[in-house]
Order: sequence, then structure tokens, then C-alpha cells
Amino acid sequence: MKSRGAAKPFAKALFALAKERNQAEAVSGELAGAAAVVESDADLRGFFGRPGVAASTKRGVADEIATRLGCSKLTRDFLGLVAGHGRGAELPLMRDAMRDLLDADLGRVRARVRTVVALTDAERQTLSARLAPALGRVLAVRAEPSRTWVVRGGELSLDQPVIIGIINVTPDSFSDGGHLPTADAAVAHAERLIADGARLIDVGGESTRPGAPPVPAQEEIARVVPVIATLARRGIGPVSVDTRKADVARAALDAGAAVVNDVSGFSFDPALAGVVAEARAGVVLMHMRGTPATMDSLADYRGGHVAVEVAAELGAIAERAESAGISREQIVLDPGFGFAKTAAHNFRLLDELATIVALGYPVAVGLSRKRFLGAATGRPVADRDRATAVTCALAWERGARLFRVHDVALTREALTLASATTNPT
Ligand code: PMM
Repeated sequence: MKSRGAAKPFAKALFALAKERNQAEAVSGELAGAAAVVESDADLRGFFGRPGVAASTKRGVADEIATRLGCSKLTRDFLGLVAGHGRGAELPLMRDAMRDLLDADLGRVRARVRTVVALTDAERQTLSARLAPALGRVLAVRAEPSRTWVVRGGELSLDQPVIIGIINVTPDSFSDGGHLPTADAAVAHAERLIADGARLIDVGGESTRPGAPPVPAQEEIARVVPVIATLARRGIGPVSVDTRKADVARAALDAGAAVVNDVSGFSFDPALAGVVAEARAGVVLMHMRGTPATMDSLADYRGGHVAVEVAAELGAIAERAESAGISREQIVLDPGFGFAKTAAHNFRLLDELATIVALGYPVAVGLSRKRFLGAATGRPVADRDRATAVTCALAWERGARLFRVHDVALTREALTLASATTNPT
């Protein structure tokens, strides 16, 4: 059983802890505090430090606590590992293990748990000092996840999954190019997506499939603006424009768009950040490397640590966006499934999505009908909506809040189940 009531004081304790960042006492207080929340028994505060309690018992209690608090499997594993050790080893162990969690390498966490107890006090202190800021950040995100996303003219609640329905007005898009040949067909499709449960409509006029040729800005504007203007006039939306170009974004925002979705993470057109800042639009900043023409050759991540490298690059992108005058509340990050990633990278990135979520911004995922889903299921592109729905549910469990998909109805069903499981009433 998970208790919503229990999560509140736990979140508060974590938030207080995160504020103090470097304070070791607070770290041990977090574990003890969590125990007290669950059992309402002051004795449990000392539980994890008490000698004579078997490590397996401590691990069992930690797992129970984490389960009741609705923690992810990653966090449950982490608490279990930490809880199995005595008080002396607990703090440096926790911090060190947290760093490896950031690296999303549980194998290394386990190995370190076995060796870190042998470190000297000085070594532990050095490690702790180095790891404390990262730990603080992770805990702060868990304590106070973003609950809303500020878009132009309003905000979207993130308490429930946000499904972004895809409208590609391109002759050659990756999975659905050419099926909406007129603006009227695109608008009718958008109406259907909203009826199916989409809370944002993403209109794109340039294909980003691997090797796709670039589209001139005027051509892209001619494709997307009539659709966006009609949607705005008829109150269908809110609408996002999927573009890398400042001129296209400006025209789309003028026509009524509320969000800019940039697959290049502001790396294609240096003027785009200023356009978003000035319009106070929401923005989705996606990770990729190179361009659609070159990205496949850039799928190289040191030691296969794709989530860590993507998180580092996305973190830098978000920082640049904030320096350009875009507020944190306007930003959503997207790890860019299928962009400069092999099938193996995509699956690992999905499994380790918590590493991206730990950056502290709401996370969107674009899994819909992508090649790596076909690689695992053997299904052709037209038959990957079930795979999309399943992977969206897995992404929700790992902290994603926004889901860009073609088949809204099917994904909505999967996400309704996923969110009912992690947010029981
Ligand atoms: N994928 C595509 C296009 N735009 N935008 C975001 N934010 N995330 C994505 O993963 C993404 C995107 C390519 O897929 P499509 O051609 O099927 O639209």
C-alpha cells in the first residue's frame, strides 16, 4: 500500500535537507524521518543506526518505507543498499552510492557498497564533499517536482500525464509523412486527438527522420501557420510548433501557438531562444547531436553511459536557455529518443530516465513508433502503437510527465493505468 499522506512529511524533510545540502546530519535524518513517517514510532528514528539489528531486517524495512512512499525501483534499491549498513558507514556510503545512481549504474553501486566501508574518514569526507551538491539536487527534485508548466497565455498541470498529439504536415515525416495533405485534414485530425485526450497539439512542418533534407523557413511557415491559425481561431489546443527555426517559431507564435518544441535544443538557430523568451512561450528542449543528416554517426557515448551524457548535455542546454531570459517554469526537457542513439542506447536511456528527471525540469518523451521499438518487437512502423503505449507507461513510472504520440487514445489508456498505480486515491 502506498500512502499519499506519508509522502508529504517525507517530501518536506527532503526539501529541508536539500536546502542545507552539505549537512551530513540532515542526510541521516532523511532516512530516520522516513521511517518515522511510515510507522509513527519515534523508536524507528534510531532504527538504522542500531547495532544488533540484522542488515537484512534493515533492508526489508527500508524497502517497505520506499514502497509506501511510492518511490521508484531505483530509489528502493538505493535505500535498501544504504539501510543494510551501520550508522558509521551510512553517510559517505549514501552519498557515494547516490553519485553512482546519477551515473545510473547499479552494478557499480553494489560494488561500491562492498568496498566503501574500508575507506578512511578523510577519504569519506572528500567523497562526501564532492557528492553533496548532486545529492542535494536529486533530493530536491524528489521533494518538490514541478507541478505545472508555464506556456504562453496559461499553464498546464503536470499532476496527471500530459499527452501531446502529433500533427505532421510534412510530405516525408518519419512515421506518418503525407497523411494530412491539407490544412483542413490536419485540423480535423487535431480535433480527434483532443477528443481522445491530448492536452497539447504539436504541429510540425519539417521532417526530422534520419537523413531528412532541410526545409526552407518560408516553406515550413506555409505548411504550419494555416493549421495553427485555424486551431487557434476554433479554440482547439493549446498548440505547440515543432521547429528549429526562429522565423518559423515567431510566425507560429503570432498565429496563436503557446509552445515551441525544438529538437535541436537551441543549437540550430541562435535566435530562437530570444523569440521564446520574448513571447514568454513554453519550450521543449530536446537532446540530439548534429543534424538529422548527421546524427546517426554521432551515437557514441563513453562506456555506454548514455543517460549520464545526455543529462549533462541537456543540463547545459537548459542553463543557456535560462541565461537567455527563459524562466525555469517555461522549460521542459526531452532526452530525444532515436536522435543520435542506437536501439541499445534508447532502451538504456529509457531504463535510466530518472537520471534525466533528476535535472529538475519536467521531462517529455517522444517514443511514438520509433525504430528501436520495431527492433525489439519486429513490428513495422504502422504497427507500433501498442509498443508506444507500453513504453510511455514505463517512462511515466521513471518520472516522465509529457508524452508526444500519434495514437493518443491507446497511450492514454496505458498512462491512465500507470498513473492510477503510482498515484492511488
Ligand atoms: N521526435 C520527432 C519529432 N519531434 N519532438 C520532441 N520533443 N521529441 C521527439 O522525440 C520528437 C520530436 C520525430 O518523430 P516523428 O517524425 O514521428 O514526428
